[in-house]
Amino acid sequence: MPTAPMPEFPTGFRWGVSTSAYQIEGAAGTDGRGPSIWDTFAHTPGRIIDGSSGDVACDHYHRYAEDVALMAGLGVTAYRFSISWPRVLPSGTGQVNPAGLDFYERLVDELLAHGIDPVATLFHWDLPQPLEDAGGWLNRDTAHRFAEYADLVAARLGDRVRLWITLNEPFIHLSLGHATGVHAPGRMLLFDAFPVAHHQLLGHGLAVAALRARSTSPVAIANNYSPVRVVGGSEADVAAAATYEALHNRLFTDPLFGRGYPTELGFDTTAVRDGDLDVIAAPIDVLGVNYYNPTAVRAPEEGSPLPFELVPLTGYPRTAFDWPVDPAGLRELLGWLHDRYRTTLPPIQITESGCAYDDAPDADGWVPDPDRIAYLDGHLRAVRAAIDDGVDVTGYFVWSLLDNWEWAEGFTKRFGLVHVDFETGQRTPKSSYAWLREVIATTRREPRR
Ligand code: GBH
Repeated sequence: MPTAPMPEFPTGFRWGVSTSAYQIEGAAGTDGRGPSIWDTFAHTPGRIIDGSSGDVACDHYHRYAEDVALMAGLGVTAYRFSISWPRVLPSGTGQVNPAGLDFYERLVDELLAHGIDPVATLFHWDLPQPLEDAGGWLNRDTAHRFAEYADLVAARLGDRVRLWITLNEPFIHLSLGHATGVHAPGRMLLFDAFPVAHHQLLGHGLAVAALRARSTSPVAIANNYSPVRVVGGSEADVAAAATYEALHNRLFTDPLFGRGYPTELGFDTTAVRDGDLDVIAAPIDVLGVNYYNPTAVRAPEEGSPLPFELVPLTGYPRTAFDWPVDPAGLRELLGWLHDRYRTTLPPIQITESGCAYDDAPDADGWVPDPDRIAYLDGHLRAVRAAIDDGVDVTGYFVWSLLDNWEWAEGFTKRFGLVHVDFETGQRTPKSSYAWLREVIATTRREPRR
């Protein structure tokens, strides 16, 4: 258990928790919500490890007030949630579902009533199925549909959402969703998936303009990053690591800051039209950084379809997901972003950071999760160290408030500060919740509103 007191964070530092719509809301067929690619994927046999779906998940759609009360009890100053595109536009475009917009309005108002800043992500992977049927993110039109959807949401909530996040982890939606097929929509296009990268970024840029027209709140994107460690020391290993870095850390960031796409990946970029890169490079106010762990890379075997090989990073403790735990990787990553993007880099907020463990209530009904406490303690200290290094980090959101539906892993991975019994829906704060409440209470430096 960590004992040293947590250092203070700068005045106004944002303390938050993150979730996403399909992972917690449930109510998949309720009040006019349309189907998304994740409904389709989860209901396809063999795709989800435990055969489950997000049909009910945490039933947050009905229990949102209880969940906001949990956030208030924790003392967070912000909540990052995502809006389900098919809940507000069941066909992805055209006919609006007023009940869907009403739900997010109730949620936002409940947050504000508790002094919690609403931080809304517009796309956390749940594309409306009718848009997928029209080609999904392979189709350039989807970028325009996304901007219309952003306009619709901002027209209703633009006066109350305190930070907009256009896309969540477009790299994961590209790689797992469209290159390897582990996530919805299950396409296996490998490097031919490049148009999905470009159209997501184009959608981001068009959405930034749409949001600016309706709302004075700052705008961000949430990218996932992983510092790359070379395994072996040959020139080929070093080159493979650089290629992986271009793919994982630069593909969705270089264009945001006016540097265009990395060329060393050899993508066919015919999807990129004149003017697109200017749309994509529209200034943003915050860079959202999702961090879980570093990645170890070496040169591929002869005949491999990929220009790198990922290998397990040894010598670190591991989570229940078998991901290595390395807080120093977060400080290293923040330094890398700061050095590479320099004056073009806006303030950073850590929009996701967290870990899965096999947490269960004990005989007295407590849920002890000392490994999560150690994880969060280490990563918060890494953020504090990065701030001392000169990186402008203005917030930290834990993934996640609740145990929830972890995509292809179904209900088998628990990331919450709050335990959820998926039979009854019962919420039980874990020991990490009590720990974080103390950290926030003793380190936040602005008065409670
Ligand atoms: C995020 O994705 C998502 O935004 C969120 O919805 C999700 O619930 C959460 O994280 C937890 O998964 O191969 O051992 O090096 C995270 C993306 C991709 C991060 C895989 C860690 C590699 C682990 N992740 N990654 S490893």
